[in-house]
Amino acid sequence: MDQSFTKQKIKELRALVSEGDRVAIVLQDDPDPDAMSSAMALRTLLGRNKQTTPLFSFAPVTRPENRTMVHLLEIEILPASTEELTTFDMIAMVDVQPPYFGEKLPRADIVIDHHPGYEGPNAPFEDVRTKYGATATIMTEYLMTANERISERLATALLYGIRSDTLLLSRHVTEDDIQAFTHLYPLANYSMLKLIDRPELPVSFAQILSRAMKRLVIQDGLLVMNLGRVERDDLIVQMADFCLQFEGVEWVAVAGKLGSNLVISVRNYGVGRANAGAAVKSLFGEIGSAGGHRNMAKAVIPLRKWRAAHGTTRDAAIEALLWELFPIEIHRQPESEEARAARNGN
Ligand SMILES: [Mn+2]
Repeated sequence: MDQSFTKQKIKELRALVSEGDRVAIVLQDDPDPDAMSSAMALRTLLGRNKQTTPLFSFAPVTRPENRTMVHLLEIEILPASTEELTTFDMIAMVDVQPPYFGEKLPRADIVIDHHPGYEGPNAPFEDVRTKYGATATIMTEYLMTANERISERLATALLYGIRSDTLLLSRHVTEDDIQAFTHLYPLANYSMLKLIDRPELPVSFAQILSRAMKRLVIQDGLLVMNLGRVERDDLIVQMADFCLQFEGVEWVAVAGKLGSNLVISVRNYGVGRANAGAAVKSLFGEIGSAGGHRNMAKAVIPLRKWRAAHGTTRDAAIEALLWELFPIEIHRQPESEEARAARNGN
């Protein structure tokens, strides 16, 4: 840990930001724990609060664990817009660099990150340490060097940030990451960390779960389930992950009504022709937003559009229709290289 370099950077940083400046901290889309905790640390380092230094992102947090972190640590992330960011005196970003945002970003003043592959500098203040496993490590070094008090909430966030970016200190980890981790360890709240790891389910979900489990059917490796109305988006996602664990299941499509939308979460094991993202795009791209990766994808369809396309939004009818649509789509998908090789015995 190079304290003299960090000391110099802190001086630079504090000289750049004037007392009355309104600072926006912009995070990558679907912010992760490293980004969120680093933003909290930057705010502390600058002696600011959420009124004078709000956090923004262009796309909200979606992963269940990350949403639990947001909820438990009361992290407020506002939806970003280029117009609104223009009204700020300073724009800072952590765990990401200006080229990521392209035209959407009006300006960049402060950049602290660990991602390689960007041509810099892109801002008057820049500290990019590509060897580090997490931006939260850089921020912990800043706080330690500045002798800032690290609250339990901040320590918990940073610890979780380092842990998740380095997969429990097993990937891209440096001596500095371990040093930061060790410093934060006694300051963090363990029951909170445990809760972030295992998101709580609302008790009312037990009823939905018991009804759904009774109807559980697997056909040709496919499991389709409509949960009906749910109170949270992540319940659909968690259910899809859970169902993928059953023996013989290769594809899962779990649907649920959330607000005025039908949300469909799709998972597969990525064998053969599987491409979850392509499947939801082809099935629902015209009546809703749909997309994702090979193994996980999601569609969000306004219920009124579903009704216009399929005549009804009754739960049983939705489930029946999904049972018709998915097998056709799965078999329609082009065969992958690996599957072809396996079939030909190469
Ligand atoms: Mn990171």
